[in-house]
Amino acid sequence: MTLSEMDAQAQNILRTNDKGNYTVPTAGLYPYQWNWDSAFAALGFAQFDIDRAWTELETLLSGQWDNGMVPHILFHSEDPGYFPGPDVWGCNGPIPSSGISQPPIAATMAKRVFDQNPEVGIQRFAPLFKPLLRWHQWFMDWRLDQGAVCITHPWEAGRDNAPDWDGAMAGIDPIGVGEYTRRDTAHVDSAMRPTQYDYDRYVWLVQLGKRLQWDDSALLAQNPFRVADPTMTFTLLRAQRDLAALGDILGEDVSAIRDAIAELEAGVDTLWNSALGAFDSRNTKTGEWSGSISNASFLCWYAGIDQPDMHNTLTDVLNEVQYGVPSLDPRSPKFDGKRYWRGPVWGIMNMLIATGMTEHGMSEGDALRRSTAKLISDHGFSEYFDPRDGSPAGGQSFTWTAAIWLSWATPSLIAGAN
Ligand code: 9WN
Repeated sequence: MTLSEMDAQAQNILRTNDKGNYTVPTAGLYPYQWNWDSAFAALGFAQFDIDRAWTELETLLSGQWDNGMVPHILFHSEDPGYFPGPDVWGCNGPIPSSGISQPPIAATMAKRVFDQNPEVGIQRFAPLFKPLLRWHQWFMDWRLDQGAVCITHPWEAGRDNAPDWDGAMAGIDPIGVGEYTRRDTAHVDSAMRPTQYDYDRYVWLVQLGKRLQWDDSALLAQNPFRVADPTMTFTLLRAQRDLAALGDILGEDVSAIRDAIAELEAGVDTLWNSALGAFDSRNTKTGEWSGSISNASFLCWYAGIDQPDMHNTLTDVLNEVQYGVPSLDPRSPKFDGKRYWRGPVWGIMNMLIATGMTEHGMSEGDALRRSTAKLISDHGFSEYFDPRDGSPAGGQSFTWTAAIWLSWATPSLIAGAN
């Protein structure tokens, strides 16, 4: 396939997955609107349809709860092909939804969409500023541990079955979870998906939230799962910086955002595992490190944080694979090159990681961009890939892989001024 055909195919994936005012990640496996997927989709649309890009973000924020939370899934219309659906979650937001959030990259992607066309951006972004501010504040109010951002369910990090959560998951006895039918393994090889052990605990945590009516303070007191996570901490820190920049353009008061940035920067220090030589996740219930060098560890530069030891750690990890950045260091005994967030490489994470590297003047940013371009042009628009040989895994014709192709990995951009 020629490269311009790749661009056309990527646009076609976005158009096919477009449901009018939101985009599904891929038909079949994920038939709803997902939070961080939509932010990437907006960036992809911005390359050829700026209005549609803003619509994606507007629809996402229309699902915001009264408390400020923006859900990780919006169930716009029911689809039996996905479990757990709206009845299992039992939420009461303006749109049927899940009861947890996802990595807050929307403000960062809004900034990039804005920069693409500031004239349109000023009109379309202005009404989104306050909802984004309230969402970020909800994280600051309910999800901090010593300044680091915690997750309350593995799905909240977007890295569902990462080894980061193994310790906290082992602390859950999914008693009374009952019978249910998974749908994901009807779409994708079960060797590429989380295990049944994981799913029992995912569902148990959803049932707990529903029982507590998704009340933040009740969950804070009763949820046994609370892990301080590099994904959330780094993405929120970056998003706060981008929201402050956009707020300045609008002439808004951004002093509270500046305070939040300082608090999050202090939180980053509490994720530094010196014995591991990497940013790591921390179980706030036990104080234990997970001991994982994940792709989220390398989001530090994206968040504006340079940590000298991370450069050596990066070299060591990249030496292990053909295509970086693997979602888990292959030297870990838990590495599994096909199983989701326990080894595979994800284009979206590479885009975020490389963005930070390039901003810090690291040549690895451009190298990662080129290797991701090769990965996608050789192996297609998959959800994720085996980092040892690039073989495609998970769902196909994937929105976010197409989106990062169009906005970042397509060779026409790499060769050009971008
Ligand atoms: C649960 C949609 C989502 C992504 C996540 C990814 C996966 C869902 C699932 O798919 O999670 O949220 O059912 O496996 O892990 O990052 O947003 O693409």
